[in-house]
Amino acid sequence: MQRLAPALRQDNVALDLISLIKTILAATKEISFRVSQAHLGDLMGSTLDENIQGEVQKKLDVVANELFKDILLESGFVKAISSEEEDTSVAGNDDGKYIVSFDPLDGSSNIDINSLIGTIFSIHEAPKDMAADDSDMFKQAGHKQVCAGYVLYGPATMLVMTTGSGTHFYVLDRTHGGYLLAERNVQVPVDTQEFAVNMSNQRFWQTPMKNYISDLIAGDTGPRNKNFNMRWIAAMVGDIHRVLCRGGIFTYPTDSKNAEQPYKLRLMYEANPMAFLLEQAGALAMTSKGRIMDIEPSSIHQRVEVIMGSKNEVETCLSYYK
Ligand code: FBP
Repeated sequence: MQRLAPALRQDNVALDLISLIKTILAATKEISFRVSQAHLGDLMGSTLDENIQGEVQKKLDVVANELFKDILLESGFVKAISSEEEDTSVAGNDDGKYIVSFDPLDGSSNIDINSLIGTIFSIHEAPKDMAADDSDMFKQAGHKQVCAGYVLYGPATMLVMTTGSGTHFYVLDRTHGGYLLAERNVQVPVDTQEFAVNMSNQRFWQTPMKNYISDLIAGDTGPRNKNFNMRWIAAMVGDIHRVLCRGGIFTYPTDSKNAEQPYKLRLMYEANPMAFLLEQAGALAMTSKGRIMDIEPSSIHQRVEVIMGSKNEVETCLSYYK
């Protein structure tokens, strides 16, 4: 199996971007180890602190964030970072060529039940004419990403990544401690009979989404004339990984549960990187109003509606909004 660096060189990835990617992956190996040992140390449960999203931080959230932040800022490759666990962006090396947005541990509610969690990252080029402490650097649309990926901490630790030349799967080989290429150019089936949504929010959805999901549940007794199965891992990394492996539609729709916050998932370090991976695998990543990677960001913790997955199924879902 091919090692990471030659696989990236095969995709003509710039050497300094390869160095940054290796730096990111060094942090994920450490996080993978800490996650696997968490029950043995005092790393389970929550801290007493809340992040800027108003979420109580898990101890592992904080550990993963500090690990990731320190390794990136020490590397010299990044001009600044922004994280789900940091209120604002954090300045790095003024001459750093890249900026990195990341969710150090996605699926935090799964930590205490030993279920799937992961790290999500998105890399953009750093504007030369802006200071390292200017967080406006991050206001770049998703289609300007030069690399995006996630590491899934499951039975195997898997890296799924794109640099714009297809989406590839890698597996962490614990014997030599490196990621090996497992599958190149993953393609998502255009049709599916599997959907993922938090059904408990159904009464708060907009009518088009209520109708779309009702028709899925009606199965072959309804207008879709085929049965659909439902899955919900409650960690975006896990649900999107399933879609990349065998197709499906994943949605976190607009809801009226909290009028101040109609969306759940974050654009910069959840929706955009997943959108880049999915589009590179022949799938779609949309809101009910358009392509996620065309959204011009207004803030680093901005939230968006998400409808992603198998091309034909996403188009069918969007037809309910017409
Ligand atoms: P964080 O855990 O990083 O805050 O991410 C949010 C998230 O856990 C997603 O991974 C997941 O898709 C969603 O929230 C689950 O939401 P819910 O709690 O409504 O099922």
